[in-house]
Amino acid sequence: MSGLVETDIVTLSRFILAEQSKVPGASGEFTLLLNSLQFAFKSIAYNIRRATLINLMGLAGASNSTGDDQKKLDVIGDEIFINAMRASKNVKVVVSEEQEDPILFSGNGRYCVVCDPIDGSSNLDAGVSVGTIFGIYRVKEGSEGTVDDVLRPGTEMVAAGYTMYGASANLVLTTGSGVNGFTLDNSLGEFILTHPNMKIPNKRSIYSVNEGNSQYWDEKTRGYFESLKFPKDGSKPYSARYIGSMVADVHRTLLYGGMFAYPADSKSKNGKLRILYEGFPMAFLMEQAGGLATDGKRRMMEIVPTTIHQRTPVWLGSKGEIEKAMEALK
Ligand code: AHM
Ligand code: MG
Repeated sequence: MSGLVETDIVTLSRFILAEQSKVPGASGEFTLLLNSLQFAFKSIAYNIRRATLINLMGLAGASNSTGDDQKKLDVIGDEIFINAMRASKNVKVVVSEEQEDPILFSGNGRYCVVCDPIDGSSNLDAGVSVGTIFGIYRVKEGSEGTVDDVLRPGTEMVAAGYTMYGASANLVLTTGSGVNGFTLDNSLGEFILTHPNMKIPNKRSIYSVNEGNSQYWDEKTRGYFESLKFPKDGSKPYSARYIGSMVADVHRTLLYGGMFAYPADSKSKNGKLRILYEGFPMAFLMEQAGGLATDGKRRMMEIVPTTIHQRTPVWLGSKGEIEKAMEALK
């Protein structure tokens, strides 16, 4: 620091280089992959920012692998992401929410990337924060790169995170040793380490859930949320916060504490969110920040997915809050 100007800034690239230099035998491929990912995030951030100006809002006229209407930006985000992964030469398998099948690349890549290129896109036209969620696996020893390389529990992910496109672009990343947050400096074109070693508060009286689904919930789920609003012990009721954009809801939960849930219900028996590229990355981050993530019954990270777009109920957040919820749901 010289006067008021920071002259020794930790950029994401510098941070990853420093982290990888501690890994014996690291080849530099992961660092290169992170560079390609960064480029995708910057590019998506740039396009979201100018979307209204260049007529990118609204529907593209197609639906994605799971039948949702695709937004123009969904299609663009997906293309940016896949092209960046192809160009990196370090990736063998890409799974995207927008693509029915996994995309397989030739070459000697050692990584698989699962992603939701623009999550929460139903919020886009209203200018609400959306985000890219991603998880990274290493290709299995001896594998040529197939779907089996990603049908693995979250515990086998080597890195995961999200970039939230809000007032600024915020990248939150774990490589399995804590959680670090970076903010995009648009002038420098660099993600700067602004939130080192993020920890989620152990408790906070905030719940985040789509309560419009209450009538489809089972009795225990309904009873649990009722108990937060009408506490029997005379304590203050919980506050409700729900944006409807997972990245933004999880980001707030990580910073302030509390609980985010998308429970199973009678119309979505397995919940709405996808385990591979929504559940696992957020669960990985939460655990690394000192929080918990479950599907309502078991630790999320240990579930073994059998299909790439598999859905899961989600309960994640502060350790104290999730333990309390799990006790009530038993
Ligand atoms: P998407 O992947 O089609 O954008 O859907 C996922 C989003 C999440 O960001 C958010 O948590 C959830 O859907 C909101 O769903 P709902 O509108 O049912 O509350
Ligand atoms: Mg999504």
